[in-house]
Amino acid sequence: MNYRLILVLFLLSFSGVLCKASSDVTIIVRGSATIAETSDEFVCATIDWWPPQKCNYNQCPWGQASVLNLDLQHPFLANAIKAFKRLRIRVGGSLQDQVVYDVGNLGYPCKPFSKMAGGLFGFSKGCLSMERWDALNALFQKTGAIVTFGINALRGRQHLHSGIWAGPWNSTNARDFIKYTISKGYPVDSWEFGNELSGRGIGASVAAEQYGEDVISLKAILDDLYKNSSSRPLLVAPGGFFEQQWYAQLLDVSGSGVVNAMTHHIYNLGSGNDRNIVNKITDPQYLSRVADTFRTIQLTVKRHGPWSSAWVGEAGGAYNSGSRLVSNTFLNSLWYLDQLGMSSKYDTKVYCRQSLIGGNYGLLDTKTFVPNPDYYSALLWHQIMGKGVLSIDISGSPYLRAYAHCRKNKGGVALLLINLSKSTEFGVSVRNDINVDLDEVDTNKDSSFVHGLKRTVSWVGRKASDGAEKREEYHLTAKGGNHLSRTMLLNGKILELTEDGDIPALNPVLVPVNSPISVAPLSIAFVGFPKFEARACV
Ligand SMILES: *[C@@H]1O[C@H](CO)[C@@H](O)[C@H](O)[C@H]1NC(C)=O
Ligand SMILES: *[C@@H]1O[C@H](CO)[C@@H](O)[C@H](O)[C@H]1NC(C)=O
Ligand SMILES: CC(=O)N[C@H]1CO[C@H](CO)[C@@H](O)[C@@H]1O
Repeated sequence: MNYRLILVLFLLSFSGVLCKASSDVTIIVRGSATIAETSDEFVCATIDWWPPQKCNYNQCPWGQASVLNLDLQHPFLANAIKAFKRLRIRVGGSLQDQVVYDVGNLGYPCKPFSKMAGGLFGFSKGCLSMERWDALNALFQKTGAIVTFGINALRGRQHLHSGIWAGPWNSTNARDFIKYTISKGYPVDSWEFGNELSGRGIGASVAAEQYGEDVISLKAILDDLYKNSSSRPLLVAPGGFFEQQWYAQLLDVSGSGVVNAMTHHIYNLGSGNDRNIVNKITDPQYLSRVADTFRTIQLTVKRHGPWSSAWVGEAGGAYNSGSRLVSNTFLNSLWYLDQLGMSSKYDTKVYCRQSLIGGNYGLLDTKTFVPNPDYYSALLWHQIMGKGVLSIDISGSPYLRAYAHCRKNKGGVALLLINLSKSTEFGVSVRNDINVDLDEVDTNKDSSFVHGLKRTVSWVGRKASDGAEKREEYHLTAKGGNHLSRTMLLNGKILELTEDGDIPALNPVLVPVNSPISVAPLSIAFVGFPKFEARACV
């Protein structure tokens, strides 16, 4: 049977009447085919190199959260990573292009970063010892992390003037480091080349043509060093801000099969001390602006490098270490989950949150290692939203954001609903029509869509529901109704570590599938429809 499946949600404001078109929001989910697919490790978080002396706005929020000094033995850290089963961790950040690896006759002592006037970002070079690299890998292996490691792409180049760097990359130190990594059997999933050197660059920039030559060299090094290995790591680049011409040129110059993923960074909420961040996060038009970036990079990859794909390699919301008042609060989850939804619609395969720990935007608190609200939001997404992205049609209030995916590993459909509205609560009733064929709707006047709906109002699949069918709901709200609270509730219960320091189980409430859903003001709901028959999701 070749039917199409459509899930229809009517979203009503409380005062609204069912048929009053002005107050209704309707969502139609098309379950017949996916429009995009994420990777298995879509949710990703970063560990950065910033030392304790990194300060913004008279605050130094990095503490001991650097690759070089993070407490790798902290039980909360391991538990938080393990809870994902496979969390992708991207090691990288601004100082990555000043890192030297203490392997193969460095010729000088291996020291961490220190403040240095005139240094890139105000810091000296810093050194990663192999003891530290061993310890990091012990954590990664113990917790099942999938590692993306960003290597220094400035090595050997000359600073010409005003941030422009030229000359070929010197690969010697990186090659020795990768060789050491292989000799130890550390399974790095992907090697990323450089950080924010693309386009106009942030601290430094390199021309796309030169960069293209250099990723070809790196590819040759990987092919050589991994030739006896059963696995091949991915090569990803350039880890910068998306500029269409530069990205296209990198793909053109490097050529087929060289760059496996084009990484780019998102900081669309502005600077960490921006007073307007709360308004930006609750403004649907503002949130949607960055969709252009996702759309254009998807198109660029399709046209210039169909062998590649787009990843968000780093996204912190607000730049310069995040916002002290917002980035670690419930409100930030509205931005964060909306980003996960929006980016996956445009076929983004991986989305790395800046940061796992460190700065104001850590998923974990930098001092206590206790999860912030976004940690739980990330974990819920990871547990509920599958790889397949379904298209939806939505009409009505722009303050309701909605995303649909296949339900993770279980069949059925999962929705993410975000109400950006501060005041109005929605009633949501769910309708499902399994037998409406979209092509028919377009071409055949007899089987009108509305007619189809009326016929099958109480069905959840091909079989009529006896009323016992359940859906799963996960409602996320802020403690005490304070959206700037650092405590989040799941279905009315505070999310906090167990007495043993473990991540709590994230359980849904089960609700009869045909009853109305309500999404409280400024809140988030994941809704799973286990029995929902979507052809794309079996
Ligand atoms: C690259 O750097 C190494 C030291 O790490 C040096 O011995 C070598 O001469 C350099 N290669 C080039 C081409 O400059
Ligand atoms: C691969 O294996 C061959 C034969 O055992 C060996 O000679 C070569 O050095 C190895 N290459 C690397 C990069 O380890
Ligand atoms: C303030 C605001 O716009 N709130 C919205 C929350 O969602 C409902 C349903 O669309 C809207 O009617 C409200 O306007």
